[in-house]
Amino acid sequence: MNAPVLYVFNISHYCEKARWALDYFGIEHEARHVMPGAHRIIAKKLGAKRGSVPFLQTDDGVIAGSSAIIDWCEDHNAGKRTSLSGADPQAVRAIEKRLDDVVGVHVRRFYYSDALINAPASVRPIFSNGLPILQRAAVTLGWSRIVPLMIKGMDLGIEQGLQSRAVVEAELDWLDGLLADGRPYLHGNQWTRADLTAAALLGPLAAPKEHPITAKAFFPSTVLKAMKDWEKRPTLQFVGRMYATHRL
Ligand SMILES: N[C@@H](CCC(=O)N[C@@H](CS)C(=O)NCC(=O)O)C(=O)O
Repeated sequence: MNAPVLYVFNISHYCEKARWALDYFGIEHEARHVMPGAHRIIAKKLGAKRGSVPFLQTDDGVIAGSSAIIDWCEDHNAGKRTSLSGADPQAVRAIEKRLDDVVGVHVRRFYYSDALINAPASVRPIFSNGLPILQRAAVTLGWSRIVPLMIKGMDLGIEQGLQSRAVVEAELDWLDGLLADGRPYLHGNQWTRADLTAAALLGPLAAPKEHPITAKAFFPSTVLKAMKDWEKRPTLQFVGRMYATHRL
């Protein structure tokens, strides 16, 4: 088998989820950083159904989306690691789906609604780290054109940032509720894909030292304030614990 290639944006928390799954399953792979814009062209060329990163180029074809990548890892479990499906795969997947559809989207919109509007220059290095030299130059030169596209594409703004903060807070209430009985994981007593997803998608709000990107990332003031307000919440403590014990 040729080593699969994982196409990523350096900063993306969905990419961190896929990267973590590949690492967990002991699947050797190349993480290939792409610049925004180029990702769609590559995805189309490879025949991906969706243009978003992450997507994984494999001998079996292209696997698009972090959840499908975890499925693929389960089928190619090189390290013979314990499955991440859990004792009740349907319930575990339902938690993962809600995290993907709500938490992931609103953590990102909350972050960018401040960072890309008030301090776009601070975001650029996080995007360009790891890019091949020509793409890095293209991001530097084209950044002033990329930023408005991202603002429009993700519907960013002051009001939108506040809305997304409120959505994230409501989702933290839900997750804190799950953890309230003292369970070690979100579902059952076993580490599952729901836990990996929660940790990866909320990782930017906890910035644990084991996180490959956020440990060195730029945080705008509204996000720093939320991190401070929420740091004692069981879910954010849980994210820190997941990184400390499972992101090896
Ligand atoms: N549900 C998808 C979400 C992926 C996603 O939203 N990726 C973003 C980066 S965080 C992206 O590629 N945005 C640009 C685009 O969609 O073209 C997954 O889990 O992989």
